[in-house]
Amino acid sequence: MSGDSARETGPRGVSRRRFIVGTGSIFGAAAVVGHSVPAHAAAAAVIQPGARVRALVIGTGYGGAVAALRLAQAGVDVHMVEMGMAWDTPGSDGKIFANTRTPDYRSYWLRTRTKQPLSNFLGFPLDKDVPRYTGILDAEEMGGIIVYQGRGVGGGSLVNGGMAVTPKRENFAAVLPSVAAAEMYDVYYPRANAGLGVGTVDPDWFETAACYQYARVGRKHAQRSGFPFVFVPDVYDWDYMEQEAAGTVPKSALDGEILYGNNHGKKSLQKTYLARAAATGRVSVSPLHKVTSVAPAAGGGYTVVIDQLDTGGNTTTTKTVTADRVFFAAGSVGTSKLLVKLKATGALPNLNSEVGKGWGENGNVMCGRANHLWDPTGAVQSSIPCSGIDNWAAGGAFAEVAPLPTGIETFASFYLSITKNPHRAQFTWNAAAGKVDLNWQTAWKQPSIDMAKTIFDKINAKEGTIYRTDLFGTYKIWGDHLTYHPLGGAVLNKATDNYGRLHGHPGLYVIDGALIPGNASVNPFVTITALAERNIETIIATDL
Ligand code: FAE
Repeated sequence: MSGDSARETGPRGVSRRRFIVGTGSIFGAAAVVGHSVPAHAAAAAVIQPGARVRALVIGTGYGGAVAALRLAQAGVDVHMVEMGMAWDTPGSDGKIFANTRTPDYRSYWLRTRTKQPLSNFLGFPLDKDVPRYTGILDAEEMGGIIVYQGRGVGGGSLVNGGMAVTPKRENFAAVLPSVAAAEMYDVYYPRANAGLGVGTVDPDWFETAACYQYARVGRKHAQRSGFPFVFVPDVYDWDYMEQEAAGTVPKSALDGEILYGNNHGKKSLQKTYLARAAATGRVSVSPLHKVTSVAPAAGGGYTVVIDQLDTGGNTTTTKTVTADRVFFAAGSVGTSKLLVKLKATGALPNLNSEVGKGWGENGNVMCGRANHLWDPTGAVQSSIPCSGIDNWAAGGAFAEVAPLPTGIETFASFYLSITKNPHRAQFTWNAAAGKVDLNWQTAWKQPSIDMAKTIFDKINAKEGTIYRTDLFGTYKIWGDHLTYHPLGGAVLNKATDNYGRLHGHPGLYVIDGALIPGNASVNPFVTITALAERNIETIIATDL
């Protein structure tokens, strides 16, 4: 089918001019009636078997949201397919999202026990049983590493800390070697920052806010050891946080909300790019729908196979639809796993041998330090970090001063470091098991630990303090078993051309973190967004 006829008739089988999402509601369509989402709209938006769509976007995170908005603004009807829930309907406690301190059925993607990044406190394990449910945070256990990812309409923006960092320009050539820094810093980083609603804490308020005592202690210790201390921008609404501190609005960041969603304050993609996409009237979305296959269709375009899931993760229906163009925006792991499987099983035989390669974990490693009793970090800590220690040039580490929002005084300083870890892993198809494997080795975190130590060994020596050994097990200093920042697997200018067009299959694109070769030097979502802005502009201008 030609694009022109699609434009005249619109995509069959999906409701047009709507974005109201469907069956991801916690109580399903029936219960939606009692809430603010109109039931008829909710049911109508979900993609129907046999539908033909002009552009199908797999995933609703940063890359997917940028693609959907810009395509829709260019007059292209878009359908977004998202394996997670809509996250638009309150649960039985009246809240959409669960608190980090009290994980429940909403918190984890199809697990029966939580898998908290900080697994222990004072040596005691923190994990607990939860009902198996299509919850918001996926702790995906790949070989040698747990990869945390957001699941739902908004992708990682639902669960992340909102730290919105543009890499230093001098580091950019190592982040995306095939992209001209000038266009990114003049056009696309500013566009991304504006679109995401990035802002910075008011420095005067910061000095007096009780909830940032932990960050001021972090600053004092960094500066006394001679490290540059920087404020880090964030998409959290800073005015809202000041009102939380003043007690005039319901609390979110100041009530420990973050990992399982923020009920207030955070400008997730639902409130920014996806809201603007919805306003075009050209974007519809199917939550609780998981793409399992993409293959060339006989009459042109691509046949896409989609499993509709219930909240227990079971497939209730399998739908086959056709799309003129498909945008892979399932995140670094999701996109890589799909492409590796589709190449190996013959669905997309012409993908090149770069698919699956170049995966990194942004050098993530966590640690805590035990402060002296005269250095309390505060019982109430904002769950939104606002500062970092920059030792990238000298030691290969950029450390966020992170909160420990336990609600009690811990006398601990806590950090998530991003490091220049050189190791890269590869996704491969395991035919016997019928799944995709990743060959990351836990021992590959050692360079990250060494780089983080360039900061914290020095601070400990200066302050006469020690590492906490009770946060990741018993007598374990380093949180070296996880990443929040998966990147790569379908690297720009290798698996794709220099704008994300997959080699070998015209009309297929990668537009998410899979394009970035393993390390962004800082928290990655601003770079993912800016690169998506750059690529979609060229794709719209030349391909559509
Ligand atoms: P992503 O946002 O992961 O979206 C992919 C979407 O595709 C998800 O909604 C998936 O459910 C969906 N999906 C996957 N497979 C399928 C399929 N087969 N069919 C349908 N849908 C599918 O991708 N980054 C920062 O810059 N600053 C931070 O402060 C920060 N904090 C973080 C904290 C946590 C706890 C976590 C987990 C991540 C954090 N990140 C942070 C990382 C950031 O959220 C991540 O880099 C981006 O979300 C990746 O964006 P993508 O568009 O690549």
